[in-house]
Amino acid sequence: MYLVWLSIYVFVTARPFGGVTGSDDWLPQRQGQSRYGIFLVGSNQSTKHPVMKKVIQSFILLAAVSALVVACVDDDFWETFVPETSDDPTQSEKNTFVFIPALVEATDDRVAQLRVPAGFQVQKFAEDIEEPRMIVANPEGQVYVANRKAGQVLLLEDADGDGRAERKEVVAEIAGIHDFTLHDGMLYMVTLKELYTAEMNGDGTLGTPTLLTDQLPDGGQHPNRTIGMGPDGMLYISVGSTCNACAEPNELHATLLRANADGSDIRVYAKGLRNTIGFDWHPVTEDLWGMDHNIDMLGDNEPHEELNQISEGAFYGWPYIYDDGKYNPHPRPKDMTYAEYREMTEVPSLMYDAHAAPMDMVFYEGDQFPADYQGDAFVAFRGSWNRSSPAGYKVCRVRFEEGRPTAFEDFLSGFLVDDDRSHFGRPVGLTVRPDGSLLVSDDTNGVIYLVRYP
Ligand SMILES: [Ca+2]
Ligand SMILES: [Ca+2]
Repeated sequence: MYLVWLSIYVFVTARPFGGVTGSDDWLPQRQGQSRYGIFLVGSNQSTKHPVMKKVIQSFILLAAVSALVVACVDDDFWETFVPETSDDPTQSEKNTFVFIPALVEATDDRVAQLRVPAGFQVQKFAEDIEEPRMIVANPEGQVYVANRKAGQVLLLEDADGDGRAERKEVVAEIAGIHDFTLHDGMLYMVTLKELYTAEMNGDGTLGTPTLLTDQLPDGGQHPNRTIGMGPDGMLYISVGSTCNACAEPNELHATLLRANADGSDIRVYAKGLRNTIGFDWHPVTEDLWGMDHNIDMLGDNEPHEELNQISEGAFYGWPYIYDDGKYNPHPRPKDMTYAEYREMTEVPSLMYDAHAAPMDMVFYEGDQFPADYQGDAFVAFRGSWNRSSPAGYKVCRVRFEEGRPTAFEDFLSGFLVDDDRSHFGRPVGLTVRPDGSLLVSDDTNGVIYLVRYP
């Protein structure tokens, strides 16, 4: 910004406008001192021609104003300027912060101040679970919880309908259990490297789990596998990157994989996805949408979390391209230029607050919430650690119009307390029960919340 203002200042104080230089040499003597080329046009000779001078003046004014407009649109534009190839050095300064709100208890008073839209109610459905991650409700309304720390699949049931699960029992013991999906009466379960399936009995208990594969890729920084059964009857498996930003040697990392329902024939479906934990299919269009969890250490406001429409064979930019086409200064691509990577990148359809940490994502197809929730989605944002003031720590509604996302809005918030210095919950898993109510897991205080209407 400073250089843009400086260039305009130099221009308007120069001789044609009664400026200070007193000669035809109104362009700065040291050409090339601007990093961005504003002073590089024209020459001292050509400015002696009055018509040519006017042309150059107009061009410079236009360039300066254009640059100002660009800079106003995005203050980080200049800071993220990175040379295309390694012929020029890259220098980019980023200020980055770590701020993790303190954990406090989920007391009744704190739960009572959670915020939901008018007409909705929120309460605890279950608590005292070590680390509830992803959750899924079966057609009977029984709820499976991946209690990862304990290596347990928990079954919760609210048979008397008071909104509290009076039944809580361990129905399987699987180390590292993280997510589920349902298909043909079977519960699919995923850990870091293994995929299991088990029959669901009428009372919610499970048959003996069968191992389908133990060949999923390693974890590294993102050991949070999630699965979903597509409308095509194929199994989709999210595999995050092993690092914050790096060239992955294993092509199965930073992808969404697709496999047969029996776990065979695992292939890359989409790539360049850093960590798309939450994904789901739009109930009408059957398009696949996912929330990508973006890079750390690029400052408070970059990069944004991304809502992508995920298509077979597509590339989503990580680790070189983020947001709507910005260059990540590190790592630098070796095989192609940034521009070539940007050209092949599918940019997000919608972006959300940097570092808000999207986790689960589900489309709403229930019939309990008001009709305009149909075909909208919910996203759980676990909350930031890599920005000076916290973002996330809430569940958002994503409005969809004619199959396309239009806006994020708060749906369940208020987990941040004490002027954002503390929190009492970090949303992770989401599931819609057969009655249309929404469950939200919190993996810090071990609570499952129920949101219902009215
Ligand atoms: Ca109950
Ligand atoms: Ca991307």
